[in-house]
Amino acid sequence: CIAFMFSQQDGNGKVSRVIRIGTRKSQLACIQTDSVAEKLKGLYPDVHIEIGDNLFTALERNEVDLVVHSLKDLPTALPPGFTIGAVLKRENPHDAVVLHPKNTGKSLDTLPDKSVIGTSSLRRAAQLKKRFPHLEFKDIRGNLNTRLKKLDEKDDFSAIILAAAGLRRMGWESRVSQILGPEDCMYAVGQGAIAIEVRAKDKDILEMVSVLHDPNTVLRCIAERAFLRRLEGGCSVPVAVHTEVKASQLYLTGAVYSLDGSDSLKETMQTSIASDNKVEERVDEWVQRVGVTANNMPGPAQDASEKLGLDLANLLLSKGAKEILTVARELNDAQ
Ligand code: DPM
Repeated sequence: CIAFMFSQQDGNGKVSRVIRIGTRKSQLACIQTDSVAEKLKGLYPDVHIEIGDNLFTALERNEVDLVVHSLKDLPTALPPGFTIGAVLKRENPHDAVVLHPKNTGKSLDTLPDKSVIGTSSLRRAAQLKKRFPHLEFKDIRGNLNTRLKKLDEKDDFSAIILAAAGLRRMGWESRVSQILGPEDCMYAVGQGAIAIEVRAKDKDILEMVSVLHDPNTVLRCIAERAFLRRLEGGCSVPVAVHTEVKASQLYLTGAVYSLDGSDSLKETMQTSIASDNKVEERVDEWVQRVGVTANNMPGPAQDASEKLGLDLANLLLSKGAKEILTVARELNDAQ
């Protein structure tokens, strides 16, 4: 059995630990992985970090110690043996409009009738179809580089919709012409947050990465993920959320949509996430909530956040969310 961290001796005989990070090869994945590596180097200067473009299964095979993901791409239930050991401070979680250069100065409102907008997200298409009925929506696939190229170099799309956070990380902020607020388009569960996946039994690595948890982001994302899990939504369902933390209250708005957005359900609930200042007794038990391990944070606030997501999903289910999602899924599968 290979230990998850092995030691390396430098020229002076000093022993340092090695952390191996696996990443996918896309530019966004590399940028996100590098930013996490930089943070870990800052926190643990003696640790030697290796980054390899190992396969995904590398974590399972003990070939790497952690993998960096966009949280929104991680299922609400991880395979057994894995956990999300850190959820980093969320960037702008909203979606953004990127225009074809010929449309500079326009907005979704002012684009001509039948302009074609590129997105493969059912969530984005459903909300925007309803809100901007003069526009048409078509699938656009591939990684961010491919999509931007398809937009700029062809005449197929008037604009595309992408997450503001990904655009910023890629250094393409200048291409953002419009940020979509919740009245136009609510975001995906976990959007804009980076997650670090580790093996659940690697307590040393878990402890090391746990300091990267951003408490508000963790609570918001636990609520969002609990909401999605209860709705049995995968990564491709017309489900959207909006969360806010204000004065020790966590607010969660969640919605489900039919594919064309004509049918929808949306509700908001809130819960207290106040935690008294007394340092909680550290529990030895490493609890996971919707895949997230954050035992350096108050448990009651995490429990309240998870319950908020569950309660909101139950409220929507009682109003017919299941039917809306079932029809949407069937229609989408048939297409
Ligand atoms: C998921 C969706 C998309 C990604 C579905 C959704 C967008 C797919 C598309 C679950 N994952 O958002 O409704 O536009 O066709 C993805 C992106 C990022 C993480 C790119 C993006 C970067 C932003 C982040 C793809 N995953 O959404 O523009 O860290 O949240």
